[in-house]
Amino acid sequence: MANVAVVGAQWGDEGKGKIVDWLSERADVVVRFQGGHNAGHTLVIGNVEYRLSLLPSGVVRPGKLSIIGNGVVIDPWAFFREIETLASKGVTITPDTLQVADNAVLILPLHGELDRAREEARGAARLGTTGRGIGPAYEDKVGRRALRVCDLAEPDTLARKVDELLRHHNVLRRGFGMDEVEAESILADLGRVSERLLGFAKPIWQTLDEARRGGKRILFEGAQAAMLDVDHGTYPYVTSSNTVAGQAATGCGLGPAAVGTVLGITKAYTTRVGSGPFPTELTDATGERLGERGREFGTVTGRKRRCGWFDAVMVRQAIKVAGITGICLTKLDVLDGFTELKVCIGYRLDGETIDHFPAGMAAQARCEPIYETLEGWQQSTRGARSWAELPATAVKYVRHIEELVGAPVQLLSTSPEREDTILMR
Ligand code: 2SA
Ligand code: MG
Repeated sequence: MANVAVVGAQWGDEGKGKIVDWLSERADVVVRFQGGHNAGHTLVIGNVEYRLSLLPSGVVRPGKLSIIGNGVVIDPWAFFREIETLASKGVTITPDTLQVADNAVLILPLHGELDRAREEARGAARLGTTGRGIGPAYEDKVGRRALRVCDLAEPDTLARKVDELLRHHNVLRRGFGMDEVEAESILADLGRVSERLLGFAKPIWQTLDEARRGGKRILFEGAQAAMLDVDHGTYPYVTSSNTVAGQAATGCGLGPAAVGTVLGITKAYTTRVGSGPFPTELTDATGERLGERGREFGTVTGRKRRCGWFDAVMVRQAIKVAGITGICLTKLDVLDGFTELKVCIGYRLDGETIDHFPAGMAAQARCEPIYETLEGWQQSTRGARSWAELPATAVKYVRHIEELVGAPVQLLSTSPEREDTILMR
């Protein structure tokens, strides 16, 4: 197996966790390369459910090395909370099984506070962030004032950097009517976690370079999705990192040639959490039905997801910008029992028909979906483990999607159970 990157091809929650887990069996190293604890991956192994948000999915599999890359923003407290939750389920995580990039950026409590204050100030125009401080932490990174994991090993550097950071943040905080933060309180908070976190810190680019030269198979685990990418997504209703496969290289210090094949995960319909354009959204009983059948609630925040028909135009665009070479279609069973299914094959914008999603915010909001209607199926596809177990109309739906989005369906996932996965080719 070549190295594989797994990325979302819609707005997240496509079921990446299960597929990453499925693929991790064949991998030696599992790497997260962007995002933070805003991600939410649910893994079901046997009858135990694991919910991960910051840690790579490889941590639940014995014998795998998991890596949190430099492209990730790390909340040390969330990091240890997750490690402890897993420990209570019998999963032991040590610096031998998990490495954290020493040059990764830290999320501090003030980032979450700023994220939530901004959202509140935006009112109805809010972006619908997870409130975890992701955006503000990335802002500090590109603003060159962020604290990084390695700073914890240098008390003088750390103190100086905290002062600089607070000169910036306290101005913002005053603007939002929040209390100023004292350097001592940040240093004290960090003091309680720094030694333990430093125990996991490594120049992970070196670990990965060695792994690569040693013929080890690397799995790059994406979080969020192409349409939430800060460049290619529905800006400003996006997350603050690049989520596409190009980031898999930058986010851990490997070159693009290391990435290999790119698997895009997509649901057989569409969901989105948070605000922003969603041309195929259904606010009627059909949308409710998709949400109920698909149990569409966020793993991290428990938010109800918006639901709609499959948007082939959006996924086709995601495939191009994210470098997706094959797709994995998930949750086909949610469509069981519908008489008719709709698929978006173009948009109507100001009287014209267009074949892509435009960049402008107002133009995006005006796009109306052009649908094609397909016949549904009444049989259950849940838990199917071979192509032959699927009704002919379901096969037709999958084949049609493949044609519309311009990439082969390589995997079909028919339930959250890892074994319920059909390898197509
Ligand atoms: P943020 O917090 O700055 O990254 O939010 C910006 C936008 O990105 C969206 N976003 C997500 N969308 C889907 N799933 C995400 N993760 C959790 C999950 C979500 C949850 O996988 O279940 O539990 O609610 C995720 N993370 C960020 C977010 O909705 C904003 O639109
Ligand atoms: Mg999720």
